[in-house]
Amino acid sequence: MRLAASFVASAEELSSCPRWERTEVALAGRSNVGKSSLLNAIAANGRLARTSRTPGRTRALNFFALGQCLALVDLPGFGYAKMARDRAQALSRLLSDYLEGRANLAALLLLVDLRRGPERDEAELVRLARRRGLRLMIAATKADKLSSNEQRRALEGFTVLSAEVMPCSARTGSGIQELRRWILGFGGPGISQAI
Ligand SMILES: Nc1nc2c(ncn2[C@@H]2O[C@H](COP(=O)(O)OP(=O)(O)OP(=O)(O)O)[C@@H](O)[C@H]2O)c(=O)[nH]1
Ligand SMILES: [Mg+2]
Repeated sequence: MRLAASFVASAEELSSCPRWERTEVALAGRSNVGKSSLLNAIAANGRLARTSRTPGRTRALNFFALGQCLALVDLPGFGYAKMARDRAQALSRLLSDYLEGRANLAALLLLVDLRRGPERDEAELVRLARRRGLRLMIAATKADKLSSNEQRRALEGFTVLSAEVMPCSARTGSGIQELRRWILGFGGPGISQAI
């Protein structure tokens, strides 16, 4: 399945986000966790969002229209130690402004490296999502790097979040179809015909 997804805008502050009626599903997570790669896998378009081996690649909110009434938002990663302090603070402010204040935002796809598991930052985002009443899904990324036994063990570390977890891999495509379905669930009736 290929989704009609297209890049619309990049925003460095909340006031420059698109003014539209679309329901937004945001991808958040630590720098280098695989947000841009997952977005491309979900849209089945390898060149939609820019990915990089260097952490800190995505430095703005990037909006992608999906079908008639949805949008995916690729968020800047947090926790990149080598970024200049004022730059990191500005990004962290942008991220929390968006997550706390964006009216279009309905759902958060929180990415956590399956090998690393959730830490304090992720637990905080889960709390924020619950406080705001956002729908939440945890994508446990880079599952291809673990055997299925290792995956099972690693997933035990995710239970602290008390949220639905989907192990996935942008590389092999595992879990992608499930995440796609979850996202399309926010598009209202008729979404599958519209895209
Ligand atoms: N093995 C494996 N590598 C992956 C996977 N997804 C992403 N990567 C790699 O992880 C690195 C970071 O991927 P990105 O998608 O750019 O990560 P990001 O979270 O958008 O990073 P920032 O924009 O810096 O926050 C790249 O080298 C990707 O090739 C995956 O499913 N499996
Ligand atoms: Mg990125």
